[in-house]
Amino acid sequence: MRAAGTPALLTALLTALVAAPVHVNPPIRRCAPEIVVADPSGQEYRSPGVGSLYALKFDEYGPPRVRAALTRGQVPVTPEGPLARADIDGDGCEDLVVGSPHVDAFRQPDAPAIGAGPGDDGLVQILWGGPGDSPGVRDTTVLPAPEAGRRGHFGWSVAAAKGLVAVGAPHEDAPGAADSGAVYLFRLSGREVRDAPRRITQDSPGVPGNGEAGDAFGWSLALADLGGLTGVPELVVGAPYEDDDGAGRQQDGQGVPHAGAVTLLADVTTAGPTRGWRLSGPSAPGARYGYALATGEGDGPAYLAASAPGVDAVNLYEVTPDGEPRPVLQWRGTGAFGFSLALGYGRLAVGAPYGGTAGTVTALPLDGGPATTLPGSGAGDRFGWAVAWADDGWLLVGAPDRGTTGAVALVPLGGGERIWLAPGDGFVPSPPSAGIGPRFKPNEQGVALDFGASMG
Ligand SMILES: [Ca+2]
Ligand SMILES: [Ca+2]
Ligand SMILES: [Ca+2]
Repeated sequence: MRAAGTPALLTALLTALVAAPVHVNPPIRRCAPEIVVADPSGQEYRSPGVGSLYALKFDEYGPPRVRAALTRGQVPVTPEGPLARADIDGDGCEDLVVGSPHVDAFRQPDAPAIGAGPGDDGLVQILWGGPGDSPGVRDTTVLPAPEAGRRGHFGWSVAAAKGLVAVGAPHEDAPGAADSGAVYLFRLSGREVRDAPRRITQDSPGVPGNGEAGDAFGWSLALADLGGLTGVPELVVGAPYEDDDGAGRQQDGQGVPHAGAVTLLADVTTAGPTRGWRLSGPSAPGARYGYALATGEGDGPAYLAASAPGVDAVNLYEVTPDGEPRPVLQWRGTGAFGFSLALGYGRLAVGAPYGGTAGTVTALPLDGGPATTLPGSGAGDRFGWAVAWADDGWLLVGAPDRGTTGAVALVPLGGGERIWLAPGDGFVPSPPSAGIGPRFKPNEQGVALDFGASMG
């Protein structure tokens, strides 16, 4: 584990405080990129299979004119959404958490750095935000899978809050329960990991349900202060391959296969017994409830959304001050409705990448008002595979099968023209050659394949 950059940051802050006169409108601190887009299948020249991560910045005025940069080439990711952002160290700058579930961490024999190679243990990186145009490039903390050899795809999902990082390992085995899954909760002080992570499964005390073969507990995650103690986050965990079998431990061949389940654990860092709720979705075969999750904190009630894309349903819950989730709305759609979710600006964005010929996204007001449907525009684009809200009410929609590279649409929710972004479009760079510096020949460029498969 490594924590770096604090002295430089402090120096920069102190210099700014001493040198700058007092402004009514201080300049914006560019702590972190506004958008991060991942291409899990991106290939660097001579280094295939590592994935690519792109940082995109909005200009300050008018419609977004995105300045794109490839900040890190060697960050593998999967399409399920292993990106999270929060100010983890509390320095006022957002930090980025990136899961790489198909990579094993290893210590270089003659260097302090942690390397990585193909594997199924997984690793997670925290890219620390800071002032400057390329945050997180130099200051990184690596969280390797806590136990090597478990092949649990640690980093399949990630979530973050101040002083806290949660990591899902949905294919981790327990005795007699292969792929039952687990979640690891890391506590941090500043940029230092405080202690060994807490391992949470459906067999942990206070967690509802039982760890059974194939549940995939930890497939999706959210961390947000939804209720209970103020300032202490709740942990939400999806287990979309859970079989609905009523109470008790599942017997082979019983129950509704892959109905899925969502677990909410209140005030997850407090001492004492865990308070947990199990949220059941539509009890139908293959509903896969908990495939995607979204949370929203605000001045009013806190919201939790969970999807069952196998039956095209999304449930919305309000969380009471006690921390108990209360269902308020259910929406239905078509085309794997709920494959992706994002909460923001009083709306829930719901991706349905198999809706119509191109895929669709629906923006649903949380007060139950009329929906806005945004159809994709190219057959087979998988528009809506990933969704995210950006500044000023712009919605980002990933279409990873658009063209040869995949693309992301910036959609103005108030109406207006979409802006498409794709690697190599003259604006977003192509993935570079691995390890031969910034100057490379055109035939040494990497390949973009699924740009937009996940965003944060
Ligand atoms: Ca920070
Ligand atoms: Ca279970
Ligand atoms: Ca709380």
